Amino acid sequence: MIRFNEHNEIIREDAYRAIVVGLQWKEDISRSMDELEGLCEADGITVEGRVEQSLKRPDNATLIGSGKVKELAELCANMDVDTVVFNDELSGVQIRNLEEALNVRVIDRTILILDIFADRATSPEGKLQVELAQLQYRMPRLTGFGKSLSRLGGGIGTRGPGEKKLETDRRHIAGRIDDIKSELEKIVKNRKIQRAERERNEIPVVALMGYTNSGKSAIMNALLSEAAQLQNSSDANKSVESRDMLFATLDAQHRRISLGKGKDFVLIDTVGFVSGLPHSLVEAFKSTLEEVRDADLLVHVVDASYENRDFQIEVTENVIRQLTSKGTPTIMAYNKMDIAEERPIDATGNEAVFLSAKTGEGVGELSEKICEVIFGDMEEICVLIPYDKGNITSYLCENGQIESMEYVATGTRIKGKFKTEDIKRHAWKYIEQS
Ligand SMILES: Nc1nc2c(ncn2[C@@H]2O[C@H](COP(=O)(O)OP(=O)(O)OP(=O)(O)O)[C@@H](O)[C@H]2O)c(=O)[nH]1
Ligand SMILES: [Mg+2]
Repeated sequence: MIRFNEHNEIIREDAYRAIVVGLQWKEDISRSMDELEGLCEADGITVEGRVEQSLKRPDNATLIGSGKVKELAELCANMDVDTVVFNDELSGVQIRNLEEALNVRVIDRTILILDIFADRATSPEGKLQVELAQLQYRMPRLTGFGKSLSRLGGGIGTRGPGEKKLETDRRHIAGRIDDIKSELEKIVKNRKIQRAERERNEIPVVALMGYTNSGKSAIMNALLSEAAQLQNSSDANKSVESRDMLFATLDAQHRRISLGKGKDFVLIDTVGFVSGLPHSLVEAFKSTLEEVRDADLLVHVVDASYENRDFQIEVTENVIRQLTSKGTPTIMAYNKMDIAEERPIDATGNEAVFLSAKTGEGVGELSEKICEVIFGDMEEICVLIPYDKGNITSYLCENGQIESMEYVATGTRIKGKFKTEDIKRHAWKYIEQS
């Protein structure tokens, strides 16, 4: 659970007991309330109760109605909870009013998600991104934060020193935001250099995307072990962490997968999504997910065993739309078929594969589909091009995936993957038998 010390650094405290509260005013909130409980659990908060209220529109001062606030205050006292978690994002004023009325710590879904991310971030970039998202969330709410997030305590909103302090705080945070942004820019620049390198080598990039806990990391591991079997190697140390918890993966993980015959690609395992993912977080993670934007193929992983998977597909597609501008080819990977009650009907219009990362069933089909999309009709050959045919050598270098090049007495020996059409047109005469 999150708190800030006087230097605006995050400090954590353990063991909270909470009531979750949801306002029913637009679409049905039962699923997102279940998810909110899951998020609490992921953050180490014990959920003791759930309260929902239907209102035509949220109350500006307290989100829920004043009668409900009174009821909730009694409930908090009787159940001896120390935290109330709201499903909707609260304004600074709402947080302050609710904390006063309920006499407990009040947080919302956004701060909860940010807190889980803060806990899970391990890379310097991940940590900076989460801090940026937290500060951006906090900035407009400085006046509101009471028990949970402000160090101003009773001084909030009162004239005099409190206000001065607030101004200092604001300046301090704004300064930190600028610092983080420029640090992130440096990291991004660095990564761009690495990416340019990869692009030069023309290794296609495939990104796993999907709802949190759908099995992206498990699929990455299944593809890695399939590749290891094909290559007769034991690449177990390349595997990534796959766990039954929300946001197990935070920092994007890259692995090179070799399926033989020059069919190499880079697979990226990314952070999972959840409904109501804070906008500031999506923004902050855009640079990490930049590679997703430029990926050659997206594999959208869906938990086929979850009955409300369509909702999760929609949430994921929304985030993908925010991240990618062009229509990157997508394969739908319906995972966990070993525990799914039925075979889902795909309504996205993309290619679909049904598999189980756990049993391995369908993993081969997924890797075949991936290859079909990214390699199309490419073939691996070895050619020996005479030195007077330099134009063919340069054409192949520009249009193929070169694995090795060697200068021998009679010409340039090139091993690589080329489009069947290119081979037919330019290189068939020079193919060497392997
Ligand atoms: N039964 C079954 N369980 C699976 C399968 N694939 C993954 N799981 C389980 O689902 C849970 C989540 O798997 P992960 O691979 O961590 O999911 P993820 O999409 O990477 O999740 P985040 O990184 O948290 O977003 C783990 O407990 C896996 O063991 C599957 O095919 N069948
Ligand atoms: Mg994962």
